[in-house]
Amino acid sequence: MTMAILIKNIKAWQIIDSRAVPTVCAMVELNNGINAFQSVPSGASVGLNEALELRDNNPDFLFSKSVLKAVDNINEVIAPVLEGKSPFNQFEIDNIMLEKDGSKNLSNLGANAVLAVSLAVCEAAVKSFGMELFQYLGGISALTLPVPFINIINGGVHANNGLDFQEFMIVPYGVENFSEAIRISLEVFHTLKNILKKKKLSTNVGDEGGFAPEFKNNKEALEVILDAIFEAGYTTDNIKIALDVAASEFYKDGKYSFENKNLTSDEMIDYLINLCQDYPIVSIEDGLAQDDFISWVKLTQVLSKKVMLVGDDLFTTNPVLLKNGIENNVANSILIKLNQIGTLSQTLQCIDLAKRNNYRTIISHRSGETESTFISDLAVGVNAGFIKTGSLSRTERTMKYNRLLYIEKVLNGGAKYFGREFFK
Ligand code: 2PG
Ligand code: MG
Repeated sequence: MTMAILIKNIKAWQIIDSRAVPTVCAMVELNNGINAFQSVPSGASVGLNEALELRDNNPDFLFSKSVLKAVDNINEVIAPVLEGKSPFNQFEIDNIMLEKDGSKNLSNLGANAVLAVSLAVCEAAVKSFGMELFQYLGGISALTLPVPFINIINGGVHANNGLDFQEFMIVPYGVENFSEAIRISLEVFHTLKNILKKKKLSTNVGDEGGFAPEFKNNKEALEVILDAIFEAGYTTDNIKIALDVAASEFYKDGKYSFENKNLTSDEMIDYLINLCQDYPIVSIEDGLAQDDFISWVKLTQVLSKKVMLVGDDLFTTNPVLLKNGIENNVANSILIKLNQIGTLSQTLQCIDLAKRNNYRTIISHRSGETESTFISDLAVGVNAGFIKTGSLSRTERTMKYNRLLYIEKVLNGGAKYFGREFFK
């Protein structure tokens, strides 16, 4: 008789993220001797409706940032209720934790505690089968390598350079496969570095590994990216541009305040329309603030045929908020961040809802990251189509790209890369 594979033990501890901030790591041990661990990332531009990241808030200890309470919650509250359960029933595992927490936003156990366990259980299940994670998540139809949005200039709260928009990303568009996408993006990255050097601008990088020099304004950043694309020998047919405006960060008293401008919502929409006319932009994330919903409807009316309008703070990977967006014709794409909602199951539900309603899905990292490459596998596993995981420098970012390069190899000629096809 074969023995059922069950969770034997769960342990957690505190580790460090890419911004020198404590975060949670959880290990799940099964009764077949397998063990697996996963850690969770942390955002800086956090949406109002995100699940709660539990921190100790003790001003005398680790700048209030320690996560020892979340760690205790895993060791003392979550472990006892999950031990003896099957690691193959992800939905049941996640539901037990949601019920144990009992709040709407995981404010009791902490989304950081719950997510670390949710992902570690999945990883342990995968290892038991001796499979690759993306294959466990998506089976034999998981073949699509995501189009990466590569954040080569950092601004907003991810850098201290005075640039108000948060992310300026290049999008490898007219290329045949994923490794080619990375190759040409690397060439643009290095060309950009040389251009910045020549301009006597800093080539130090920001939180997500993109350059973070003192630019006068957004347009200067966009111009320099165009220069880098051309100087590297490419055209805007090969490479497009995506933005994360992260507008909630500078929306105050009903106005968008950036670069000494104070724009009304309508003026902000016009500003974005003009940017799309002047630059090869294919995607704008959080172009308006999360609580400016009425204007999101207008923005969608005028731009959704032309570009991807991505809701990040707007939807916070929450199926209820996404449903509301779908019903009101708001945005046409959603950013997917596991830690905004707190469990793998809910994340998969949100992706499913988006796909059934023709919203595009972009699997995303956070600005504070760990070595986990879970999101790379998730992107391929659900055939998400897109990934956003920072620049091509800093190991916590490159690990995600390198995992995708590995997956491309594992798929052994079966990998698909759609590039421009996805933007039609
Ligand atoms: C975003 C993210 C990731 P943060 O706004 O999309 O780039 O940033 O993790 O700081 O919320
Ligand atoms: Mg964002």
